[in-house]
Amino acid sequence: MHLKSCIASALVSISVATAASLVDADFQARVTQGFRLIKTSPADAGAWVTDEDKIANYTGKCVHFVDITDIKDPEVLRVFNGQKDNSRVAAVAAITYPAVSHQTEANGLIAQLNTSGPQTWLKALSDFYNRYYKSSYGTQSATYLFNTVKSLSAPNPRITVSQFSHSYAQPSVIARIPGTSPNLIIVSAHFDSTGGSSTARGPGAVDNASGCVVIMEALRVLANANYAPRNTFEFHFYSGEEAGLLGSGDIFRSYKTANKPVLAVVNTDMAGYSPSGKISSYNDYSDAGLLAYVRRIITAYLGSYTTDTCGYGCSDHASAYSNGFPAAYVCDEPDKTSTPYIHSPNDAYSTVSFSTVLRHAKFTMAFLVEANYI
Ligand SMILES: *[C@@H]1O[C@H](CO)[C@@H](O)[C@H](O)[C@H]1NC(C)=O
Ligand SMILES: *[C@@H]1O[C@H](CO)[C@@H](O)[C@H](O)[C@H]1NC(C)=O
Ligand SMILES: CC(=O)N[C@H]1CO[C@H](CO)[C@@H](O)[C@@H]1O
Repeated sequence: MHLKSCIASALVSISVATAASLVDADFQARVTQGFRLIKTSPADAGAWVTDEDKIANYTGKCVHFVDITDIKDPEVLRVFNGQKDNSRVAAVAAITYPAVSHQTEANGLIAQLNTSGPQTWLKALSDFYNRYYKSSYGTQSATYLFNTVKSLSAPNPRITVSQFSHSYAQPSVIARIPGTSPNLIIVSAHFDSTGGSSTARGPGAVDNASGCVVIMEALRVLANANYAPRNTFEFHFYSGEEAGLLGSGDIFRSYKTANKPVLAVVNTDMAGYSPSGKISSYNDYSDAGLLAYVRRIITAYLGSYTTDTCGYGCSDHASAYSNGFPAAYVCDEPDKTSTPYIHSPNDAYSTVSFSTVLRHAKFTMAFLVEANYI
């Protein structure tokens, strides 16, 4: 998304129309040669590209894509081909999202949110030369994030913080507040960034360090309050998003295999630039029931919201959605008015609005407290 902000998005020709039909041995040979199979739309059969091409010709030009190299699950592929995965519909439809009714409890926690931690963390994250998923800076930023999330969780020793390893060096990070029920409520953001090539400076302040510091601040306050939820809360910080939703793809594949009981996934990606002063709640790759619930919560706690569509492979909620989990996505603006700086060296700390970060932290807290009673 955010086409306006990018170098006029060149139409990328699809080089390999039959990509998806390669026999296994040929498929594996391409992977061994360093190519990845990506799709830019439901109709696109897929194209084999190098990592550098992914970033320079696609991410850097705001052409959205999903890296499907490692996706073997036919149901997930069906969703990325634009078809319904009927196996998911019934399970998701069985979840009832209630009325908003826990304001007193949530407001007590919301009052403890502030922007001092977010400013420190966002500065540190954007000071890495970039957080490209295959660079040494990308790995260092993952270590910084892991250690910081551990230290802000420390007041509550029941919180566990772990790294989730992938086939590339940059691990994702998952913090978990165990509930009395295994049912999962997940809030998420990605922390990798790109400046438009693997070696470019990529501060990625709004895109998307801002989403990370939003959920970190909610976690800090819940840890300090020794909050003991009924549902289990997880805070996901994904790596490799810019490379085609890699981190979230691996994690939700493993959650599907383990048959984890996920009641809601709300992804926040970009939460630091908002001329409208309103949270935006996007329509696509989202589940109707959860989306309506998210909008009820925004309305009750923060007033009106804006809406838009994100497009194909726009962010990590698509990984949750395609694996059959109820997903929704919030960010700071509709596409047209969003930050003009993403995917470039200008996506800098100085452009971040911390009142916007705080608004999203309030939403995240309100969502978690309300969703504790789903
Ligand atoms: C990427 O862009 C470069 C320069 O425009 C071009 O030479 C190359 O073929 C492109 N690669 C793909 C896979 O489109
Ligand atoms: C704001 O958050 C910081 C931690 O990031 C905490 O030390 C400080 O006490 C908080 N300030 C207020 C006024 O709550
Ligand atoms: C660098 C990058 O692309 N990150 C993602 C940040 O969030 C937006 C959605 O808000 C995605 O479109 C981007 O891909």
